[in-house]
Amino acid sequence: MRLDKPFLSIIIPAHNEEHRLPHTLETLFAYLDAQPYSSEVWVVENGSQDRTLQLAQELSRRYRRLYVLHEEERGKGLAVRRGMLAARGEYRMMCDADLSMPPYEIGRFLPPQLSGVDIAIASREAPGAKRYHEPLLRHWIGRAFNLLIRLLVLPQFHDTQCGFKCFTAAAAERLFPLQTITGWTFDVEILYLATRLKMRIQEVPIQWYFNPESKVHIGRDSIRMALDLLYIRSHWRSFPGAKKDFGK
Ligand SMILES: Nc1nc2c(ncn2[C@@H]2O[C@H](COP(=O)(O)OP(=O)(O)O)[C@@H](O)[C@H]2O)c(=O)[nH]1
Ligand SMILES: [Mg+2]
Repeated sequence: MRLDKPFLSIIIPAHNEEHRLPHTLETLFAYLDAQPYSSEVWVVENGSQDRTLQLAQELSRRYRRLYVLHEEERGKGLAVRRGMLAARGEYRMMCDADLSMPPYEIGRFLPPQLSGVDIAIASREAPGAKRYHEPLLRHWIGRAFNLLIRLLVLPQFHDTQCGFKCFTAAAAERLFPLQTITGWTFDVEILYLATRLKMRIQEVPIQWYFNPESKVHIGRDSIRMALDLLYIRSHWRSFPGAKKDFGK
């Protein structure tokens, strides 16, 4: 068992990522090694048909601070929850395996650059943010989904779906045990629970580079995601611990 607590844990959910993972880890460790704080990286793989798990395990022999977890069932939300609760860092940041946000942005989610918040979420919409190379159709589908999220669940956020979010250890340990959605919409549920718990959440504008190898299936996943929003809206009172946590 490990007893040390690093300053930062990075959690990478990985599903069929054998092509993108090696370069991502190389870039990420090059950045982290140059920082004054201690860090660790968790790759959480589930449901892959390729060699992602074996590759991550091989890479963990090269990178001393890389840890690998595996789940059978699919779901990005499932993987992030597992990593957030296994990690030991004072700050715990989820990062997509395509590293569509350059690692030099990571400092903007952490003290000394940002303090006094429980959750910092990367935003492609906040003033100062910039998207590169995103196809128009994909952009507008994303914006339509955000509109739905704002109408149904979270009126205050302009981008809840970017794959980079940083939690304090206390926020992560409070929120992730309450999470029930294991798929793409888990971010919305986590942010919804966080707002009900009156946590301080800040959108951080980032530079974001579109990566064409997306694992979202627009048709099938959009319907599931819209249904998840209705579920979050109508069922939050029955979340495990809701009575105790929300006093209702
Ligand atoms: N562990 C795990 N990761 C997943 C799953 N589905 C997607 N991901 C990861 O979620 C991240 C975002 O996926 P990506 O295809 O880049 O989605 P997009 O950028 O939203 O189009 C990547 O790190 C994926 O590997 C899953 O079922 N399990
Ligand atoms: Mg991506």
